[in-house]
Amino acid sequence: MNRRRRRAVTAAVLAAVVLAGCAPAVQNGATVSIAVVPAPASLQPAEGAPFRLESASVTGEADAVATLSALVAARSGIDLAADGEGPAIDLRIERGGAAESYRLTADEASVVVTGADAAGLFYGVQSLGQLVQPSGDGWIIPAVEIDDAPRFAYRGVMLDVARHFHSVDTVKGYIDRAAGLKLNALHLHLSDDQGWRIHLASRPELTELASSTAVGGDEGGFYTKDDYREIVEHAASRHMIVVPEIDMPGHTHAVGLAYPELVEEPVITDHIRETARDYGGELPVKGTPYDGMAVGFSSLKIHDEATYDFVADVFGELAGMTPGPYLHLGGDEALGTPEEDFALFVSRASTIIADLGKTPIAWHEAGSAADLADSTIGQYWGYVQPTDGMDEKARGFVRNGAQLILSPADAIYLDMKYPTGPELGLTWANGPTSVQRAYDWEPSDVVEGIEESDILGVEAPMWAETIRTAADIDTMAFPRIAAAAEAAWSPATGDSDLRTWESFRTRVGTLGPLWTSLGIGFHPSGEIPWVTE
Ligand code: TNX
Repeated sequence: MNRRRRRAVTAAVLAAVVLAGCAPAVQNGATVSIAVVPAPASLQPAEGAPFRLESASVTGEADAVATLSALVAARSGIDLAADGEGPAIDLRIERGGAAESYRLTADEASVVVTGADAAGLFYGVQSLGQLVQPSGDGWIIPAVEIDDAPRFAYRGVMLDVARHFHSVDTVKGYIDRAAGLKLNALHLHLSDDQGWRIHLASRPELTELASSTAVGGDEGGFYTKDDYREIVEHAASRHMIVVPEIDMPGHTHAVGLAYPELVEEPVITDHIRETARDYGGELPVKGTPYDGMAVGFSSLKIHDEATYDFVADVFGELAGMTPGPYLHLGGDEALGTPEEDFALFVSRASTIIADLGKTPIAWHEAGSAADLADSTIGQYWGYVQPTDGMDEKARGFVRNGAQLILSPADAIYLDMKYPTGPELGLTWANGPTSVQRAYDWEPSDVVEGIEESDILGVEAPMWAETIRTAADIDTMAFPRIAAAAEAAWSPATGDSDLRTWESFRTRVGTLGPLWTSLGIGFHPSGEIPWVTE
């Protein structure tokens, strides 16, 4: 290659790096980084000098002002609320754009964020918080123009509070963290073999008799109705809905502690024996708390009407406590339930939920059942590769006229071990799972034969067999949760220069100091070039 050509190539590569990583750019002699996660629909560095935060003033919607002030104070120590005399930040709502969309412009003179609604403004403020950075002896926001809107309406995280119970404060902290990445649904896995975690007035025995234990003999717990309300309200203040899941007809050993007449004897297979051998714990015994990690041995009684009275009581009460549109009925790994009985059960349970005026969600296994309530959303937890027939079950929901939530286990199961780092986590889903694997997949390529419009969204589950504390949640979620958020929010891979692993790892690396300032104990994965200040 001759020298001129080499120089041209080098320039092109450099331009690509700046574009791809959005870092660094030079504005008025200062080096700035322009990195937002999840990648916005459109982001253009602007001409001119950056906006200086010292003595800036902020006006506009009170909630957004409070959110931004907290972010700026955490990151920089600057108190925006102290009525600055200098250039102005304005945060406002201008109706008319797409739901949850916003526009952000920053230059030397001003920063303006306009949301199409309160959620859009909140997301614009989150992007702005990510752009705050040190420069020389002060703090700046680089000159930039962002136009942004989500790809998918449903952008979720799931937290398993059944295998290990997690306090209201921990859940609220996870809501804050997820909302900061523009996620808008918190799915709470409220019951499993190891415990029942929500008090219901119609069935008080569930928490009286089935909530005190957890995996490994650890302490259990449950949410009172006030606790649940507090979680729902906190989520709403961060523009998130709560999706409660009561897992049925399997994963119901704990139900049998309160209502032995509703459950079958545990089905002990070789798989259950192997799990007990490999991970410890006793074999399940009906009527005795179970603290092991095996799945697929318990079942509700399918041919007893008392079971459906129970289902109606539980979902009826939850429907009244849950303002969001969804109730999740579980339906996964019901290996202790004969196939035809399973189909009958999920059909009846989904109909009970639909009759309550709510939209049922079920794990993908239920997609092979005839007579599911029409509106039932499917949640796919198979792999990106291979899909192994699980995609066919998922297509059942689409054939039924409903949509899918994608939670590919080999990519965005946040409870999978990292290749290096914390000892926490499981490996069954083709783990360990690197940050790159969490990132490198495209939602429209997972389940063949469906349209973009068949995808309601993306959700990253955190199962809690090995996850005991808020710090455990942080280290397993961060940074991989950001990869899930990008799959859920950002343009499809191929539709944006920012939607590459190289760009993502650079952008995520710039968030390290912000996350630290917010108290997020992320895993400092060696795959990411972390910025330190
Ligand atoms: C599978 S994937 C489960 C859970 C476990 C998890 C552990 C799915 C719908 N169910 O019961 O907790 O694996 O990673």
